Amino acid sequence: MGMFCFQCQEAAGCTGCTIKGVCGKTEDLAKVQDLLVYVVKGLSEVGVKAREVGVINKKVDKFVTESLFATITNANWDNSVFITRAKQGLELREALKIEAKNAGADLINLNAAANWSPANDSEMLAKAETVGVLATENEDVRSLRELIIYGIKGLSAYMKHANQLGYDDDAISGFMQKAMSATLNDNLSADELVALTLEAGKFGVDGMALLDRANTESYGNPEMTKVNIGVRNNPAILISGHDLKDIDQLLAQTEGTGVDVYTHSEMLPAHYYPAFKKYSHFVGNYGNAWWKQTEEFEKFNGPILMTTNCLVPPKESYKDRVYTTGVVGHKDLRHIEADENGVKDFSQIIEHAKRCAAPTEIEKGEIIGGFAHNQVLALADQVVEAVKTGAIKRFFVMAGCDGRAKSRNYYTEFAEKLPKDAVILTAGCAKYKYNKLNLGDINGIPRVLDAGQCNDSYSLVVIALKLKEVFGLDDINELPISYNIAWYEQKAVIVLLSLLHLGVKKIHLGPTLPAFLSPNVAKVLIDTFGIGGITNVEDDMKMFFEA
Ligand code: SF4
Ligand code: SF3
Repeated sequence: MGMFCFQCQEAAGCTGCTIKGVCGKTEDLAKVQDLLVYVVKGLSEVGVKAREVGVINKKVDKFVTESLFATITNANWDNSVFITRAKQGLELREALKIEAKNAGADLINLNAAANWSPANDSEMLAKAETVGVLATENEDVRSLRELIIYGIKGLSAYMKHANQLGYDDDAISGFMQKAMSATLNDNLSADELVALTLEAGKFGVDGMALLDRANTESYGNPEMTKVNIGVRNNPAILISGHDLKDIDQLLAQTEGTGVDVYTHSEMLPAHYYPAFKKYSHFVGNYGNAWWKQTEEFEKFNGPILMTTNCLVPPKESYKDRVYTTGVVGHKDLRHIEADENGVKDFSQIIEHAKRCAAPTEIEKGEIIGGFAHNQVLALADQVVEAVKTGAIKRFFVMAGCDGRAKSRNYYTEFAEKLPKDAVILTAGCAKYKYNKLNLGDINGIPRVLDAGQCNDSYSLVVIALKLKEVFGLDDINELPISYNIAWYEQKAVIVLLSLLHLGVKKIHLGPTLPAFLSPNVAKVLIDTFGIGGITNVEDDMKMFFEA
């Protein structure tokens, strides 16, 4: 039997990858990832029972969060990591059962996933063949279960970043396990699964708010910032992914070594934080979104540190220069672990950089960003005035992900063709489709307001809620805001569910609708929330302005 995966926007033929992932995922890797998700479901069921009797095991919570994060698209390519984790999950599950039983938990009638114990590795691998997405036969139930699981995977990523900075929320961990466990329950109706999907959106908002608090209390509020996109003549390290704690440690350890630091893709917003601006060796952003890494890592010349997704399987030409940390991994790359206090020693990357040439310049100039909620609210008077006078007629939320599909050029064209009185609100790596276009400003307000990483979509929500309050509106949908969102991986799924939970209607998703939405589930989303896809720039522009 082959593999089956349809969790990202690149799913082959808009249906699912069955022989090899378009992302590069092999059949073996797909199966061990399926296995780990299955183990997490069983562990989560025991976790729910344990919570019912007041037992909260933080090791279990951390394990669930990190394991799901590791299965996100383009996060971890190392089969052995998933096998080791599956074994750890089974051990944790049995230990938790004892703890829960001692506290009076009723562990009778658990699902098979919570009781299954393989005798050896081959039994484990045999199980992997039978527990993938297609194990759920009913197409609509499968669709809703996977929609929930992908949302929880996205949320797990944001929770991991918050946890790194010492922030946690027991209610979110509890919900993540409740939701994973619910995907084992054959008695739940479609309506109950839809309700759970929307509840995931509520916890998505809470998770992004928690991470926002973790980031801003640790590193200050993002500020309007001009980021250099050219290079200097020193050897350098390129850091990518989403983990701010990693860049914090890297900047501190590289200070005074003669080695510069540049950001790539989703790490660009690190430049907006006051805590990182103080470093004179924090030079700028190199390159574009994740999918350009195969070409840009080659030209960078120095070592690269991947802190999270998106890691593309590395090319021979530069793979000896790529390091991974956290949940990201690949068998051919060196991995840096944290010590028991969360401290990471990056000295081997720094020494590596010293042996390398300075980066090859690929562009010059600067980009502007840092428009998270605090900065935009500081400009609120100006923004409100511009809306009242008609200088700004409409906002377009174009947050989300970038990707290699040619059809995504739609977003560049859309940004270029927007009327000059429209402002783009963005977050996530989707911005690389238009953040170097020089779209100008409206009375000093740039026409592309970049809030930061994909999780900073939370900021866009805060801004929208503030505008609703200022204009005295009852409904967020009465604002002159349209949503034309690009998605790729599972973090975008939790952002979408969060927006739905907040009552945002008529969100357009592209470049294609998720393959994991069955026709009936898609219909529910269309009928209830007015969700739609995209067509071509001209027709969509008309549709948005007539809506
Ligand atoms: Fe295919 Fe996306 Fe799954 Fe990769 S993550 S195998 S591209 S659906
Ligand atoms: Fe990009 Fe992977 Fe989604 Fe954080 S780095 S947004 S795709």
